Order: sequence, then C-alpha cells, then structure tokens
Amino acid sequence: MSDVAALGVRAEQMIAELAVISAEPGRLVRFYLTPEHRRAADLVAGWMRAAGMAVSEDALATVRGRWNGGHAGAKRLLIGSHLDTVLDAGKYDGPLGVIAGILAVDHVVRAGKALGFGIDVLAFGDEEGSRFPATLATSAGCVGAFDTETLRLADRDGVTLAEALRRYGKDVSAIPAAAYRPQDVAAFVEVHIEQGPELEARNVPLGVVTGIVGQSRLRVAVTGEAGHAGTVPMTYRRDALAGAAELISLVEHMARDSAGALVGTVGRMTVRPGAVNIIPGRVDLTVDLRAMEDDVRRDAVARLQAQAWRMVEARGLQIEFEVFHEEAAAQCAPALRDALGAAIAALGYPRVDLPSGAGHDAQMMAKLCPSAMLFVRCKGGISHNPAEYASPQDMGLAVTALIRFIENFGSPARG
Ligand code: HGY
Ligand code: MN
Ligand code: MN
Repeated sequence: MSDVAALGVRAEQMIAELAVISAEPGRLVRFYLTPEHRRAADLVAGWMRAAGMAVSEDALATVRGRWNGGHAGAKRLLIGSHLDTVLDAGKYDGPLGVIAGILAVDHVVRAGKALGFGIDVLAFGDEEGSRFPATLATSAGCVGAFDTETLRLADRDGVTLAEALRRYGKDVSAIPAAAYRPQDVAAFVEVHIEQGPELEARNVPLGVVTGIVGQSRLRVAVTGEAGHAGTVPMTYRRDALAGAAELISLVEHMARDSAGALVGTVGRMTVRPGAVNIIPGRVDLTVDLRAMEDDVRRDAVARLQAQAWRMVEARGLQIEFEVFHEEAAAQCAPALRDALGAAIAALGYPRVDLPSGAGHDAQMMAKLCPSAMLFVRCKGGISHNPAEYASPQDMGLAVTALIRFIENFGSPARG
C-alpha cells in the first residue's frame, strides 16, 4: 500500500473513532466544554502522545501537542483545527485538520529529520459557536484576542462560559497566559474540507485557500400582536410572522442581487405563541451575512436594518437587531499559499486557488502570524450535514502534501 493510501486509511480510522463521540446516539453533536468534548480531547491527546508530542491543555481547553524537534528555542509552526461540531454534523469538519496535523508530525518524528523548528498541533474546542453565541473563542485565546465579555455569555440552559470552564476544570485567570507570543510563532496552517463544490467540479483533490470570508451574525426580534386567527380582519393584524417572512425575503434578495459578493442565511426562527389558530405575536430569528469584502458586508447589515425598519413601520410592528458576532475577512499569506501549491504540485496535481465561504480558526490565527489553509475535496460540497464525506485517498493526499509543506518549510529557501 502506498504511503498516501496508508495515511488515508489511518485518517479514516481516526475520523471514525472521533465521530462516535457524540451527545446523541443518532447524530453527531459535540459542543464545547461538554462531556463529549472531554472524551474527544482525551482521545486526541492520546494520539498526540503516540506521535511523539508532549500534550497540554490551555485555559480555554485547546489541546496542544508539542514537538520540539530538538530546537526548543526555535519559532514554531502551528497546525490545527477544531473538535467541536454543529448540530447533526458531518464527521470531517474540524477533526480532519487535527488528525492531519497529528499524522504529519508522526511522520516527521519517525523520519528523524532535523527541521530547525518545532511544531504545535492545536485541537481547538470552539470554532462553531454551537453552544455559546460566540465563535472562534478558543483560537482567540491562542492569539491573545479573547474578549473577557465572552465569559458572561450563556448557553441555552443558562450556563455561562465562565461556569462551563470552571466545571471543565479550567481557571479563567490563566486565559491571558494561553496566548502565544508573536515572536515564538512562524506560521499557522489548517487542513479542512472545502465544504463547497469547487474542487470536485475541477476534479482535483486539494486546493489552496486565498482568503476567508468575513461574517456578521445577528439576532432579530419582530414583535406584533397575538390575536385570534379567525376574528381579526387582515387589515387590523400586526402579524409578527408575516413581517418576519418579508424580512427573510429581504435577506435573500439582498444576497441574490449581490452578484455573488454576499451570502445571507436565516438559520433559526422561533414563532410565539406558536399555535395554528393564533396570529403570531413575536418571532425571533438569526441572520448570517458573509462577504469577502468587509465593507460589502457592513453595508448589507446597514441596508437590511434600514429596509426592515420601513417594512415594520408599514405593518405596525416593532423590530430589534443585535449583532452578536462579527469577524473580519482574512487573507491567507502568499508565501504559505505558494508553499502549499508547491506541495500539491509535487503530488502531480494542478494548483487551484479558491476563497473560503466558511469561517475558520485560521482567520483568527491570522491575527497572530501568517496563516494558510489547505482545502480537501468533499463529496457534493456537502457539509454541516451527516452526508459530509472526504475519501481516504484525498485525506491521504492532504496529509502527504502537509508533510511536504513541513519538510520544505524548514528549508533555507523559505522566504
Ligand atoms: O459557520 C461557519 O462558517 C463555520 O462552519 N463555523
Ligand atoms: Mn463548520
Ligand atoms: Mn470547520
């Protein structure tokens, strides 16, 4: 069996072992600081140790595997992704990047080659923001950009992040110490499924990410007046759901009319009181707006609010917007992109560069050091869905490319 095939088989085994660690038997649900997170972190820590790394866990529960490579004082190459998942998730979104880092270091350690730098593999605990209304909280800790206000955010059960960290055995006063010093870090690389159709359509297994989309996440409350579905004439109604439906249409039209510059999604909605014969009095929904250009996104947030206020005025409704998450777009480092492109070319594949419509820890890590992403083809571009799939062959190619990237990263030619 070729090295690529063997690495792919091993990656698939590790993906499968992680995928059964879930809060629910019938679907993959693994949220930050839960018992499932603990079990996944322990499994990953064991893999890191077996690969020759010293393992620690920082104050925000990122698992860190450290290989010094005999150069304790040298700058470090950071490689990683996240262990948390969305609700009813696929198996590859996040774990593939952690597993690829571990398999690459395992190869490097066994090869016994002096690289001139150390490597840390990072298994972040919270990229998705599935439990608390904030995302990238753990990679923020690594770059020294953690906002302590985030500690006050609560999950659906009212447990604050501060309390969840305490229950997980963490000391929030140690969060500042979790930050890497910029002078200690050379670069960050993340291997991740593409979560889109481009690589499959171009019939290539790997791609080099140009940049990562910026995103704004909003909570919206539309309020009207609950009433009898049979007795209130249409002209007297202040129907919160009819208003919310018009808002959803506004989001879709704004994005559709943007010639691909903007995407907009309403992913969650609650209708109250929620009975067949009651005119809805209140609707709470979320809006996710993304663009590669930050001014396009910010303009969209402003335009949506302006149009919504006019709409609710006409309907006699009220509306409240709260932007609860905002992350700027991040460009990937050209030198690292070229190095990833060279590693792909060495495997005999053409270089395909593409943007990321998904957010990633790499966009947070870019605040600390030059960062880049290697995308892996996924079937049908499907993600955030249990049908998500990356082939063992493509995963084997990704790990092999990462190994090649690491071996070249140390060469004097690197700029
Ligand atoms: O929403 C995203 O883009 C990522 O999956 N957290
Ligand atoms: Mn995701
Ligand atoms: Mn992800």
